[in-house]
Amino acid sequence: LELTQEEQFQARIDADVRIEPKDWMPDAYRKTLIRQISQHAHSELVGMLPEGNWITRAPSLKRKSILLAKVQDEAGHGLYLYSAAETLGASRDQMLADLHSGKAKYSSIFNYPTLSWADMGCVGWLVDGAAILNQVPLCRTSYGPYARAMVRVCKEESFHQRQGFEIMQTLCEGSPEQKAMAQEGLNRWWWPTLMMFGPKDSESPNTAQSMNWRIKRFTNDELRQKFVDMMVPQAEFLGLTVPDPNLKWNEAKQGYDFGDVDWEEFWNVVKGNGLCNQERLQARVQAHEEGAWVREAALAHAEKRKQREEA
Ligand code: FAQ
Repeated sequence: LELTQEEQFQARIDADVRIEPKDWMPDAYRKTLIRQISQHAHSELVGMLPEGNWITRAPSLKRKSILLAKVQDEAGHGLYLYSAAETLGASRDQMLADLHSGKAKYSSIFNYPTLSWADMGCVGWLVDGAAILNQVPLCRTSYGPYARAMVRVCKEESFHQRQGFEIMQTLCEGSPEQKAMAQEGLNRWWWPTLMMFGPKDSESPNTAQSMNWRIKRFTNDELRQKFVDMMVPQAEFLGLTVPDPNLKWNEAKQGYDFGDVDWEEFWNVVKGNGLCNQERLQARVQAHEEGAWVREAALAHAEKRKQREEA
């Protein structure tokens, strides 16, 4: 019995063998990985902006240096991820061009504004909490370079989440105004965070195949449920109210029932019409343009070194 190349590939996936850059892989596997990894990389880069907005206004030197370090970590995550996508044959120039032209997607969450200091708590606690839930399983994703990048990213991400929770805890133990600021942040970030996990499974064109290829290890709805189950007790611990009137413990499923996400809002943001989509893209394009001299200098330096070695 002769197995086709594609059947052999699937057999390796089913046996949990990691796929490496030089291995044969179906074109569609390569394509969906480039899609997911580059979107993930773009999310890290654009994800620097909402928090970058508060670096100059952090309430203390300690908070400022933590926030600076976190935003730098995100830039680093973007670089690991672009490198992982490059191992599949994607060019970094092309990926960046697609981000800057608005063609490429990045996470919807980063198109919401950060209006108060509590938003730094909410981004760390909720957004990084969602990111970790999604990324820990990706440490076992079938493509080797992506899985290995995720191991490092997750270590830093769990530190980020702790610092976000600690900001929330400090606010919740503070003055009534600080507690109210924390609640107001939760009210704005809760639903957009639930959207990070992507459309419902029944509306998700990529999930079934990505599960079959073990790129994704859990579906969007499975991760969203885990997130709610993890976060509700943490909100209770903080003395905050999750802004969902339909939230209710379900004894039979040993998890929470919760209200439906506003999917119209989600698709509207994904299509580019969120509160900050334009501002975010503009900031990335500007940063790229202003960095042109660095790229030119690095190339000139590399060229000089090469000439010196050849001489
Ligand atoms: N926003 O068929 P599916 C971070 C798109 S964490 C925008 O379900 P898939 C850390 C999707 O791309 C955030 N678009 O797709 C951080 C697809 O469009 P396409 C980044 C979304 O791929 C924290 C279409 O909808 N994390 O950056 C979103 O199977 C704090 C149909 O969806 C990752 O990227 C969305 N929320 O599942 C940084 C994790 N959801 O390409 C700074 C890796 C879906 O067909 C501060 N990615 N779409 O045109 C994944 O796990 C998956 O790609 C999903 C989507 C789960 C995001």
